[in-house]
Amino acid sequence: MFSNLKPQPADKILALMAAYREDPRDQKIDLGVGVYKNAEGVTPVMRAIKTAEKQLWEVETTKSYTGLAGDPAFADAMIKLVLDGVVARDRIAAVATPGGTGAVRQAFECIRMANPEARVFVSNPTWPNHLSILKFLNMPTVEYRYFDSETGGVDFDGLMEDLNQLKAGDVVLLHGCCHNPTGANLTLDQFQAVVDKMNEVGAVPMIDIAYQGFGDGLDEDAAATRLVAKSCPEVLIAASCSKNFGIYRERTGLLMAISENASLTPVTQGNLAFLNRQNFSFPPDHGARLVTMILTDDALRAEWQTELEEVRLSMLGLREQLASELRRLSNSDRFDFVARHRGMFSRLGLSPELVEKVRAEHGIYMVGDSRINIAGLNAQTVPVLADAIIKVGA
Ligand code: PLP
Ligand code: TYF
Repeated sequence: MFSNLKPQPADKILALMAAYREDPRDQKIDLGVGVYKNAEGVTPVMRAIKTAEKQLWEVETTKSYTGLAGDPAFADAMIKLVLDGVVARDRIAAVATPGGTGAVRQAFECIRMANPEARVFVSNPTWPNHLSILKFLNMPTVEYRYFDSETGGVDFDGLMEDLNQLKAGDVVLLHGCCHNPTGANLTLDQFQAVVDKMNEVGAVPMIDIAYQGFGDGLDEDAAATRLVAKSCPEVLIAASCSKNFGIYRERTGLLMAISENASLTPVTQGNLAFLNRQNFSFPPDHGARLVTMILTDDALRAEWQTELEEVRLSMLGLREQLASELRRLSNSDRFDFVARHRGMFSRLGLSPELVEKVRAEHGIYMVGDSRINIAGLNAQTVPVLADAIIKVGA
């Protein structure tokens, strides 16, 4: 049986992590996988998570199964965090999932069950796992233009032109904030124009929001998702708690499906729970429980928001430092987009050859499409990166 299996393509981001680990150079810099690191290069357990874990140890009396949808209190808390009441709660079906990836996967499967003809429109580029999962599920996929490599911003005209191909029932996958891998984001006005186009043809938005709080702030980063949610009759939202709660390995996420009216919600909810049952039965609970405790306790929440804000501002500071260092060394403003980008990532616009040169000659690891993880830098390594970028001739 196993002799029938064919080798599968490796995850390029994870392969890069392994290559970095094997590099013997002392001065190497890892700007690969999207994990937050502080100035010491450490991915800490957030203070509020530590406190909540301590409290949980005291009060938790059972580890028996939750429901198929996970703990309803987790869904309520996350729906409030992401949507803040812009949609009536009785229109929202929701299930806890193993991470944001689990939510994305279940969202795609839900689309396929509801409408096997639906094509999923994805930005070019997008998070590679979107494409990989869609391909695995045999779902028709259409790429829309997104990134303008000249300006480092969004190619909005190209995007709107490509969305002219939309037909009723197609799905448009949008990043709620902090676009991965580019760092370039639509303005709220541009989101509104996309919403108008989707509503005109009867296309359904799906939002992947994995970095709420990493861009402009918790509410600011949810603004686009809230705009879409209140403007469209049906919406899918995949939310991840991995980054903003720093609980990557706990696998904590939520899938939300907004139905046109409340009478449809029980069947939608039943289908999401059914999908959980087919794939893994009960979702992981530990991370979800910590998130619920933090979001519903004033002191824990304040502690979490303070640290999240420190994380956000540290990345913004590094962006500004890198942009200004590149302005000085290149004697131009052509890298200023780094300061305009938001979230963990920026696509620098280097060719694969230059990315390889930066790695080979300077020990700096970025993803092949020239995506850097801003949090992989610190005040001392920003000038090293800027120098390497200019030295290789970018
Ligand atoms: N969606 C995007 C765009 C991401 O970058 C990530 C990555 O971390 C995820 C979803 C899902 O993350 P996780 O499954 O670790 O929650
Ligand atoms: O894009 C990233 O780096 C993050 C983390 O298969 C990640 O989203 C990377 C690869 C992967 C899952 C998560």
